[in-house]
Amino acid sequence: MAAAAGVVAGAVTLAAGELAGLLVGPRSGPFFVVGNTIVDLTPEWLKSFAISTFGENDKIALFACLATMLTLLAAIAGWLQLRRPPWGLVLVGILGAVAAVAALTRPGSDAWYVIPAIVAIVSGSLTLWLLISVLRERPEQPSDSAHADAPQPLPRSSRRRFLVLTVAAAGLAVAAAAGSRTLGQTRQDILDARARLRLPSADDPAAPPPVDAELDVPEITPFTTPNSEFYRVDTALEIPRLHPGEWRLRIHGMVDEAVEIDFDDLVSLPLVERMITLTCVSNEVGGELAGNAVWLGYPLRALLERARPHDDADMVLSTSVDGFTASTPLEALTDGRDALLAVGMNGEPLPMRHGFPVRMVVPGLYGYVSATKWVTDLRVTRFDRETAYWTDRGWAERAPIKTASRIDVPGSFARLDAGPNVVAGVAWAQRRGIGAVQVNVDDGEWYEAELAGEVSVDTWRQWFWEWDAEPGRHTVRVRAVDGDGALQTGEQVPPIPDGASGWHSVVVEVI
Ligand SMILES: Nc1nc2c(c(=O)[nH]1)N[C@H]1C(S)=C(S)[C@@H](COP(=O)(O)O)O[C@H]1N2
Ligand SMILES: [Mo]
Repeated sequence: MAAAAGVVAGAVTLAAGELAGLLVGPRSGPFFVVGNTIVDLTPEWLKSFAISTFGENDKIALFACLATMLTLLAAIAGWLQLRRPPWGLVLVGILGAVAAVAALTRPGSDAWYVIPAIVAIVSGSLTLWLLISVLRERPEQPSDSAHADAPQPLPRSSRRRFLVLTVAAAGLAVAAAAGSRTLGQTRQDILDARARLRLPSADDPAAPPPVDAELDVPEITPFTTPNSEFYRVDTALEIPRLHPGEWRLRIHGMVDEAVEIDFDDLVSLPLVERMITLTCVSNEVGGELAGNAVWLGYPLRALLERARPHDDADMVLSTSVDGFTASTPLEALTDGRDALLAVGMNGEPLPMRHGFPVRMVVPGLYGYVSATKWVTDLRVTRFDRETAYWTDRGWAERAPIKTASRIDVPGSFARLDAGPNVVAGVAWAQRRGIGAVQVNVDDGEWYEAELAGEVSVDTWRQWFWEWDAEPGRHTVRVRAVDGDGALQTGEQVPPIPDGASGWHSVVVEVI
């Protein structure tokens, strides 16, 4: 009976851990982390043996092995807890600690990954302790002192209680295991829903980019960034899984009329399509945290018009389903720019990692103050009343995108042949556009680069310059002039609090 209690407690341990793992992150449940760690630690020869013996079933074989081992250990824990308390609990603790260490050392894990192991140890130990303490109940009547330590028959009432509790615990374990499977399944449902989703075409489509928007320079950053290469920045440990059928957006706060819409409402509105370059405030000079895509969505301006914000409101606090918040100036959402509640990116539904099913995209503002992914709530408010995720952490309240230019070709420390070479890259100054790009070599005279065609002031522009390179080591530098004629500042500042500045340069070796 003690061994059975141990096995049931073991099942509760695992099921509770897997359930907690669903909340923490993909594959963070104890069974998976321990399994994956074993896979990593298994010597190569044993792995090859397992693969050649079990083929594609090698994972199933591993999990069957693991399950058998755990069942045995759980039975031993039950027996130990009855005969040598508290060693049964100690054994559960040791196994839990192993799972915790395994969880913390998984690649891509962080401190939160310890939680499933803790939940598992706590629920497992409680179950074991409860069940075994029933088994340790002794008859009330005094027994003769000579045989006080001899095993005594379990009273009938305790026996019944043990049975009820064991069945209840086993039921809980099965329910938790089934629950975690169903929830895991829901995620798959969302992926399927995304795959099946056919977004309507735009009422107001993006004009096809002029042929000269894309320069024919090898290795240059493509004008449109493919979704698979689009940078990703967010605080989400696990990508939120939000079913379009469950998505709702509430617009409330300092408004005459609160508005709520669901996904079907949203996609039945006349949608617009715009090409907009998104930029992260954390991007260093010359960095990669910028991308250009065609976004399909509904103008936030039109939604806000329905809600009628109060005159003294000056900010919209957007909240993601995962709790992230951004504070966007109300003006940026209503001044006529293409601030979108986006559902599509480059002709497909938003990828999961880019905010499926709905996100914000606001031209001219860094992402952390405007581009809330998985957005579910917009509260119209005031900057002097509310703050947001990053503004609480020292980043600026107002964060318009600074003029930037980048040399993508040649790369840093490239070796070039002397003679004609192409220097090329992208430049951006969303809302103002790029008026000119200039290049110099070794701090000499500034030359005007050729600009690719402009799609709009909200997209980056490719540029190139033909350089007759002389042998030696050279520094090539770039700077831009925005559409208002303002020169990009050469003052070097770090990203915090409102974006990096400075001129990008690369050092090359010409031979
Ligand atoms: N929900 C949520 N939305 C978010 C963020 C986040 O952490 N959580 N990060 C923001 C930041 S800092 C940037 S730069 C952009 C990046 O969008 P992307 O990952 O689609 O490129 O998303 C913004 N939206
Ligand atoms: Mo960002």
